[in-house]
Amino acid sequence: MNDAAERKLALSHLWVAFIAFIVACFMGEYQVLERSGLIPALDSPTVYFASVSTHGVLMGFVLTTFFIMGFGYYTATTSLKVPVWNNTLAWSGFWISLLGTVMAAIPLLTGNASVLYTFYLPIQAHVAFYFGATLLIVGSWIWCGIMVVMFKQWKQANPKQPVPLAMFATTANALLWLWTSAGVAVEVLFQAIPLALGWIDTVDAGLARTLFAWTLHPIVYFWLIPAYTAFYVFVPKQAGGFLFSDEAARGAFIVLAVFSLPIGFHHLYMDPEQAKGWKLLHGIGTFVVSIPTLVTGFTVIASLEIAGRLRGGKGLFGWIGSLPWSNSMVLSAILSLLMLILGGFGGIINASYAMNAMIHNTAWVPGHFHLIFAGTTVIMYFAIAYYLWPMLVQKPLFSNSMALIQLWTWFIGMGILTTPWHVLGLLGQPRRISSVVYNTLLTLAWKPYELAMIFGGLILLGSACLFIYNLAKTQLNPAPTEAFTQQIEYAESIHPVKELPEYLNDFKLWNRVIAVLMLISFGVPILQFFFMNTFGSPGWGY
Ligand code: HAS
Ligand code: CU
Repeated sequence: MNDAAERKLALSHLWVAFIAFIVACFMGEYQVLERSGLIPALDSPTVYFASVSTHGVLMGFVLTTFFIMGFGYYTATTSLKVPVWNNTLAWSGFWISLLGTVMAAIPLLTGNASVLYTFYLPIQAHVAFYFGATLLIVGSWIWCGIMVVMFKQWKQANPKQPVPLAMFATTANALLWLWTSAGVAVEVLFQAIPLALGWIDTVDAGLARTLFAWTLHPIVYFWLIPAYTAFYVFVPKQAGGFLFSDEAARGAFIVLAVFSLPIGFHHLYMDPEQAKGWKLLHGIGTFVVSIPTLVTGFTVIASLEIAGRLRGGKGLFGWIGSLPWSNSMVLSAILSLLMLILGGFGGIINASYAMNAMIHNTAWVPGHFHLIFAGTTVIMYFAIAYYLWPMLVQKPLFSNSMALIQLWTWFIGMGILTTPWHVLGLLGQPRRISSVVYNTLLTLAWKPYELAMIFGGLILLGSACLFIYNLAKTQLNPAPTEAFTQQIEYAESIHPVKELPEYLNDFKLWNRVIAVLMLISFGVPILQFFFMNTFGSPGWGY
C-alpha cells in the first residue's frame, strides 16, 4: 500500500476544506458587524447578501464535503488496510468538486448569486452558480461510489467478518449522501437551471421547496456523521479506555441514515404547500431521529466513564476529572457534547410544531445551527485534523497547547455568539435580513445582544486563525531527525464483536427500508404538484 499517495489525497481534500473555512470565518465576522449597524460605512445589503451567501455555501457545502471526502478516504484505507480503490478516479472527483467550487464562487463573490445557501426558488442565481454546485455534488458522488466499492470488496475478501466500525460509519454516510443529494439535484436540474437559462418562464416554488426539504434535513447528518465517527472510533482510545458498545454505534448510524431522510417537512411546518397530515408524519420521524443522538451521547459518555475509571477516577463524577483533558480529541468530545445539550434542545423546540411557529424564520434558527453545526460538529473536525495531521505530514503537531487554547476559545466564542442569537430570535428578530429599519425602540433592545455577537465572532475568528496556523506550521516545520512512527489507532470495543447479523454489517436491507419510507413520505407530496393547478412564479433576479 502506497501510504504517501493516500496521505496526499486526504491532505489535499482537507486543505481545500479548511481554506474555505477560514475565508468564511472572516465573512462571518463582517456579517455580525454589518447587522449590528455599528459601523455605518459597512451598511450595504448588496455586499451583505453576497457575503452571507458565500459564507453559507463555503461552510455548509465546501468545508463539509471536502472534509468528509478526505477523512473518508483516510478512514477507509486505514481501517480496511487496503489502498484507496482507483486513486485516479478519486483525484478526478477532487478536481471536479474543486472546479465546481470555483465556478460557484465567481458569481457568489461578484454578487450574482446572492441567494443564500438554501437558494430557494424563485430567487434566482446566475447559472454558473447552479452548474458549480452540481459539479461539487458530482465529485462527491465519485467519493460515495469509491466508498461503496471498497466496502463491498472488503466484505467479499473477508466473509462473515464485521466491517470495521470506522468504515461502516463512512459507508453509511456515503449512502446517506447519495439519497440526500437526489432531492436538490432534481430541483437544480429540472427547475433552477432551466429557469436561469431562460428555457422556462415560471417555476413552481412549492415543488422546489419540497425537493429542497428532501435534502435539507439529511444533509445536516451528512455533516454530523464524521463527528460521531470520531466519538466512537477515536475518543475512547484517546481517553485511555474502550468503546462501550460497537453494536449500539452501528445501530445509531443505521437509524441516523434511515430516519434523517423521510422527515424534511419540519423545515416546511409554516409553509402552505403541504397538508398538516404530512407535516405530522415528518414531525414524528424528526423525534425518532433524535434517538440515535441520545444513544450516541449515552455510549460516548459511558466510554469516557470507562476511561476515567481505568485512570483511577472514583465516585459518581470523579471519573470526569481524571479524563485526559489535555488530549485534544478528548477535550473536543467533551466540549462538543456540552454544546450538543443546548443545540439539541433547540432542535427539539424547532421540531415541535407550535413552538416552531414562534421561532421559525427568526434569528433563533441560525443560533441553533451555529451551535450544533459550527459548534458540536466542527469542533470535532478540528479534533480529527489535530489527530490526523501529524500522520498525514509525518511530523509532530506544532503545538498541543495552542490546539487546546484554540478548542476552548472556539467553545467560549460559540457560546457568546449563539446565546444572544437565540435570545434575539425570541425577541422577534427575523433571520435573513441585513439590517432593520423599523421600530427603533424594539431594535434598541436588540443592540446589546448584537454587540455581544460581534465579540463572540471575534473570539471565533482568532480561534480559527490559530487552528490554520497550527496546521500550516506543523506541515512547514523541518522534518524531525528521527523516523516518525505514530500510527492511527482505532478504539476497541469492551466486548469485541466476533460475528454480526447481516443487518448490522450491511446496508442492503436499509436501502430498501429507505426507499419505502421515502415513497411513503415524499411520494404524494411531490406527485400532488403534477395534479394540482399550481401557479408558477417568475424568477426574481439576483
Ligand atoms: Fe436542526 C433547522 C430540528 C439537529 C442543522 N438545523 C436547522 C438548520 C440547520 C440545522 C442548518 O424541526 C437551518 C436550515 C435552514 O437554513 O433553514 N435539528 C433538529 C432536531 C435535531 C437537529 C430535532 N440540526 C441538527 C444538527 C445539525 C442541524 C445535528 C447540523 C449538524 N433543525 C430542526 C428543525 C429545524 C432545524 C425543526 C427548522 C427550523 C425552522 O423553523 O426553520 C436533533 O437531531 C437534535 C437531537 C439532539 C439532542 C441532544 C441530546 C444531547 C446529548 C448531549 C449529552 C451530553 C452531556 C454532557 C450530558 C436531543 C446527547 C456530558 C459531559 C461530560 C463532561 C462528559
Ligand atoms: Cu432538519
